[in-house]
Amino acid sequence: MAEKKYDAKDIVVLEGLEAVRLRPGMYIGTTGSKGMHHLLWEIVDNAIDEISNGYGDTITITINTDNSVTVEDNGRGIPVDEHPTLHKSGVEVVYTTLHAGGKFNTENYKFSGGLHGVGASVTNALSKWCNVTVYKGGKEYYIGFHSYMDENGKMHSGVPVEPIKMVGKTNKSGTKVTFLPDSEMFGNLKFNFETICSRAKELAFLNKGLKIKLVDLNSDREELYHYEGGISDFVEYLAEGKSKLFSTPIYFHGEDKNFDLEVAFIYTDSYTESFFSFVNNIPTIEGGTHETGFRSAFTKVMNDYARSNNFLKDKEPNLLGEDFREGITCVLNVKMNNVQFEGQTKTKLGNPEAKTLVESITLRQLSAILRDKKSSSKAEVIVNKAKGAAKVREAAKKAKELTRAKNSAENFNLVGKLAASTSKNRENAELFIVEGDSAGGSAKQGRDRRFQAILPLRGKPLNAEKKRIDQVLANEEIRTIISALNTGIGEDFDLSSLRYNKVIILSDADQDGAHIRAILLTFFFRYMRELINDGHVFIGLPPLYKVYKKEYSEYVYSDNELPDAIARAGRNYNLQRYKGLGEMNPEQLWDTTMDPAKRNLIQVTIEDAAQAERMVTTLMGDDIEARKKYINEYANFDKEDEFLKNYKKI
Ligand code: 28F
Repeated sequence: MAEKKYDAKDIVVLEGLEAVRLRPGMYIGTTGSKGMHHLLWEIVDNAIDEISNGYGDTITITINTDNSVTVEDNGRGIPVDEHPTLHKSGVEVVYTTLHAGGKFNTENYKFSGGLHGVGASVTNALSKWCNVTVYKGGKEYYIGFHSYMDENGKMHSGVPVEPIKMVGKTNKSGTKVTFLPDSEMFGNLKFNFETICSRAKELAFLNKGLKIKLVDLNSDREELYHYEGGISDFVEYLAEGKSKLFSTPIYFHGEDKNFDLEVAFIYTDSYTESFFSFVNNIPTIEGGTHETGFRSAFTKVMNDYARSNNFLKDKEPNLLGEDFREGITCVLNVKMNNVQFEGQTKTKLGNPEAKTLVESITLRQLSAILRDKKSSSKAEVIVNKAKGAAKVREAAKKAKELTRAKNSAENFNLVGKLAASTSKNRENAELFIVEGDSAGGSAKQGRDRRFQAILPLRGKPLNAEKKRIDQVLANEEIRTIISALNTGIGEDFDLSSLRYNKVIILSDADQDGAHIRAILLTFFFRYMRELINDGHVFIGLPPLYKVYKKEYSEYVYSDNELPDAIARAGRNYNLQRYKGLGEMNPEQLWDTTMDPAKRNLIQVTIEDAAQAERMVTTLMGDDIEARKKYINEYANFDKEDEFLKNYKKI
């Protein structure tokens, strides 16, 4: 059962920090790499809160060689004087009290990203040691915390070594924190420079003007992220590699009591919608009330514009929201208090007031922009794009009706390549989408035909990013998948008609395989998102090696496991490297990859699919130069498949 995360409303009881060690999952999600990085983001969140309230402009993050991390800002410095009721310095309160943020928020800060997080005390609780230096009023202060087990075996977490003390003079102002994640909690996990870079970059986009400097002392790498254009720069970055329909994004912002909204968007010649929303710097992947409010206001403002400027005749119906959103790349950034996150991954905004506030701000600001003559060429581009989308939508609807009307013979043709399963029971039915005809052949012979169906894919199925919905429907590979699953797509998607409980993508463990997988995930992400959300999409994990001797053989699924497997085999072993699924005979494929009792599957999450989508978008947009650049920078074809490398098997 998934453990519940704390909400802001739960800030009442002040548990000791030991509670954090007993149930780390409740505070940081996992004790894996993501959880360890979470310790860092808690500290960074506090620095960002300080800076976004107008104090300081720079955060420096340094990965030290002992796997400790240092975060420093040039804000006011955490208060060092004694807290009136708790009789500890402000710093000690912040670092030893769970949810300390909640007690102070409204007075000192307009909004706090830390409201969603659980605060610096959690980082302290899960660190071996944590040192805080405050530069304030011409003086430098220091306090150290540590976690240890006493003689009686009792754990003490994040306790001060001594009270805070003044250690010298300074002309600096700000806060500096260094902590070492406790290896008792996180094993020998290491901080990852790239992971930190990509989140830091996102934070720099979301907080205009903020400078984030990153230093990795293990590799001497450095990065600086700083965007004076904020989310407008973000939108341009996201649209990189696509052909833009006008040169600079449309941007507006507005506020209300305890509510800030900013929106930036641009259009590209893509046929799909790329929408990224954030609340208090947290990506709201599942959307929510703020997105709903924006969509409804956006559609209304655009239709009003189209009508009053004679782009729509009196007798013509309004354009739909989806028409106006075709080809949009949009970032929506909300800062607010008392957020309620809902949904499967707690990434959906639930606050009803967010809908009305975003709606009214958007109505006001966007109509003002469109009234300005300077925007008229952009507005015209958007309306024309939407009219094109509406035309295609009408045509696709007719085409679909035609397809439905035709007899099922054609449908039968479509699934001709599918080797169906014999049992009609959906509960344990599985569909394997297999890369290549030869692997498909082996899978057909090796499978348990009672519940496993095989669909071989020839070459790469089309890139779902580039095509309009009607073209997607026309692609044979995709049509075969759609008919096999039986759910319909897009607005028509109906999960209850799904024929297979597990949809398993089986592609080679190389870059081509990764590419095919990314395209399929992008297709599911865009047209069958519920299939992923409801947990039906999986990646099958083929072995990379077989280590064997006369009487002994073992399959190995990752490079990491190879040395141990060789050790187990002992001397005079043979090593076979599988370059692709096609090299396995039917029995081997069944044994290693298809047999439910032995195989390794990775369940695809919506984040995985979103990431795949981003890769496909960047790799396969229209801008050839950007594509080349991307391939040169990121796609090293000798490298082992990154997706598989980063995932735990289930
Ligand atoms: C490297 C991490 O944590 N920076 C922070 C401040 C500044 C204030 C503050 C923080 C008020 C009493 C709770 C200063 N002066 N960087 C950071 N900078 N927290 S955290 O206040 C915290 C609350 O304790 C601050 C006046 N008001 C607030």
